[in-house]
Amino acid sequence: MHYTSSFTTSFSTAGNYSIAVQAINDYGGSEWNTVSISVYDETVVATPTVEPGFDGVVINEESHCIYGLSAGAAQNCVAVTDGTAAYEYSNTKQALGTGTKVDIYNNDNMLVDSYTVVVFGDIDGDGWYNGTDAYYVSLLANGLIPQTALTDAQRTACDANHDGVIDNTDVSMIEQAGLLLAQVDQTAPIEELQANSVYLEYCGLIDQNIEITEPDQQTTTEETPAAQTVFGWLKALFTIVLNWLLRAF
Ligand SMILES: [Ca+2]
Ligand SMILES: [Ca+2]
Repeated sequence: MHYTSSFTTSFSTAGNYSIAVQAINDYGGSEWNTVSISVYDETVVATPTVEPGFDGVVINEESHCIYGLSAGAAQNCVAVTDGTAAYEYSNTKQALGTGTKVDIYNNDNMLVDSYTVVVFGDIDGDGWYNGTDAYYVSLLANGLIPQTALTDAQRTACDANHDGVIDNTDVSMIEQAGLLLAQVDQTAPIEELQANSVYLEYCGLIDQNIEITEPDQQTTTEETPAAQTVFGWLKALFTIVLNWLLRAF
């Protein structure tokens, strides 16, 4: 068999097509055959749009962090158009705590973006800030653990007063909040909590509704424990000598 001619054609719309092809042999015989062709649309999947899920939520596109959440919140913190959000919680109670991942998928189920939740003051990721969190901040502020021991989101959450440094002021703020939290029923629904004056006072201690542009620029300014020990020892020695001189003269 050999080909007597060839042709090209194009189809402007999707669909199933049949083409009749006449085959002619060297002896003049011919035969018609049908060839089936399917033409598909080249589907264009829209890029999802991500917006705050409720009032106060800040979606920082630079750091890919989400802020502005009420303590203990368990609502969807983002609203997605042309896609969906999948939450990978940082705790078993499915609360929006520091470290919760919010993955954005397009309508083709492809991962297109990912954000991390930050609740200022919450280091262990349970969505609340109390003495446990203050302990972690204290370890970092006093040089007892390296910066790398915490994630970027956790270090951002350590700066409870948003002054750009992680120090014992942040520790005190979180400890103070923890005292109030002891009076709050953490299992109550958010609507009930928002009518609780102690809960509102608790939330008022650490501002969550701020814009952070450079969360990785925070540094500790506290002296290391070793330096503090040496300073304390010198101070005690100076006091002893001073007292001795005062008694002697
Ligand atoms: Ca916590
Ligand atoms: Ca601070």
